[in-house]
Amino acid sequence: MTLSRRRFLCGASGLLGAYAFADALHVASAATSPMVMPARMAMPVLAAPKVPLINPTSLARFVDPLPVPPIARPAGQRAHPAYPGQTLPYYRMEMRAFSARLHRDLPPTPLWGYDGRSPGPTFEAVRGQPLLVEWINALPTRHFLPIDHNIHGAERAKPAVRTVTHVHGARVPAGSDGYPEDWYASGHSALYHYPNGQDAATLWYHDHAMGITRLNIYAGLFGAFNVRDSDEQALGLPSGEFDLPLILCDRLIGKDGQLYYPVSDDPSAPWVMQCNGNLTLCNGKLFPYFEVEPRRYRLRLINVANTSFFDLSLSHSQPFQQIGSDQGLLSAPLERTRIELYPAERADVVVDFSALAGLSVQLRQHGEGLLEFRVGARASERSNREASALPASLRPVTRIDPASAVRDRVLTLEEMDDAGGNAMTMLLDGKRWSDPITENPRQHSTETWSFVNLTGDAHPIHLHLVRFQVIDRRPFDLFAWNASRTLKYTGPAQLPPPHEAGWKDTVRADAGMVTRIAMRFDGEPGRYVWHCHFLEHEDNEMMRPYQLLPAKV
Ligand SMILES: [Cu+2]
Repeated sequence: MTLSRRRFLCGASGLLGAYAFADALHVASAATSPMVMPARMAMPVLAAPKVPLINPTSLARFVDPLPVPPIARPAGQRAHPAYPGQTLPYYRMEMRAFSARLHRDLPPTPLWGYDGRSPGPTFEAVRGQPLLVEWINALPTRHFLPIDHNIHGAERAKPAVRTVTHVHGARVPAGSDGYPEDWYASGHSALYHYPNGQDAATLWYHDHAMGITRLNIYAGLFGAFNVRDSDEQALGLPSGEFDLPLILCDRLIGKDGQLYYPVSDDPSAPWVMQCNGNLTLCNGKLFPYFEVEPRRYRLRLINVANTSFFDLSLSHSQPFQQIGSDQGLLSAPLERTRIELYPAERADVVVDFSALAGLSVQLRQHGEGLLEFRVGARASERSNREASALPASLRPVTRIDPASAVRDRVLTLEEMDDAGGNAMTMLLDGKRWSDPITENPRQHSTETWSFVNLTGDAHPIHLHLVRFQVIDRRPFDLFAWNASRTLKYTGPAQLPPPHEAGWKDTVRADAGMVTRIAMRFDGEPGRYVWHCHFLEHEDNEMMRPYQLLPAKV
């Protein structure tokens, strides 16, 4: 959770401070000294931005209303792909370039978004009710962010603008999962089928195109995808306008309003290993305010940042009641004063403003206000009718017995260093994307995966298709591992804290620890992926295909 050795060495975090308080053009000399080496032979060093960046302290706070993304509406009905006699709701979702004012005092910012907005419209799905989405690439043919053509899958011969949409956390057939190599260029589309055969949860959709995911998401290609079910509905949680996503990401923005994506000091190899902004967008706005009634609200916190984690709290010592994590409801509400989210993680929280009528409450990141809730004097009639106590229990979470696993896969997270010991590329189990598939679980089998983190950083690891449980984290002897590839534990196993004891799809694998997860591979056989959700790592080899084999008959 703290600044790691590697982050410090990389210089990015230091640079961010500099971005915030100095003219960007003068930053380079304060960064690490540039190394003149051929592409991919040295740790990328951040180049100074060529344009002056917005200093966050210069922006007025809480002058724009918080946007709430509209609900996606079907455009009609189409034949069910598996049962041609049946029809399903059909959604058209066009990815388009557009411009938006991210703050009252900034010029419009060119962005890309689903349905021409960012975040895109929110999908409302119901368990057991499938739907179809045609994801249409109507973007320009030129990318406006710096592609690194050295990266596997982003070679110069490929179209610059490629997209393929993945619904993070959805259990879908392989052909609709948004496999990174299933990208298509501008002027093309893909029709995907979402069975929604899963419990209520806050999912999110985003681009997943091979080698440029970090740029496409940075450009704005993301949105929320809620799955609801009758069990959750019966709990009387805040609903309708009192239930909304809060989609958070950080950005660097030039004074001209343009997004700035950091690059290395080598123009032929611009990839950098992390991207941390100094301004946080809440549903696409900087420092917005939100007028609320004095009552309970359900907020679906989603971290869609490239690399940054959020450490969220409320002013007035107001606690959150966390009711859900990545894959839906916890067994019981959990009172928390801080919520930490790594990239792609979610937390569903209930915030009770009922005792705060007439006051303003801030949502804070590392203690700095991101969003101001302005609590009205009284609740509306509708609100009064609906207000209800938070239930004491939500949904039982049956623990997976690790002993029921047919296999434990020991998988390393490692970095390939240059001669100077500087990290260049992050790998999963020492393998690259194009190496033969090694993870090939059987359908309906239970496995445990042990992530042995040999790097100096925590990495958020995500598996497509499945939901899992965190079994434990345990410190190990790195020297013993490096000498003989044997796991020698140096301390007791640490059980997940209560907020990580529900169903997850992304787990923080801490440095120097073995992080174990357990999951049952339900879903359709086919090819899926697992990867680090630091988008810079994912794009540059920290992603692997896996093959779900059919169940034995
Ligand atoms: Cu990573």
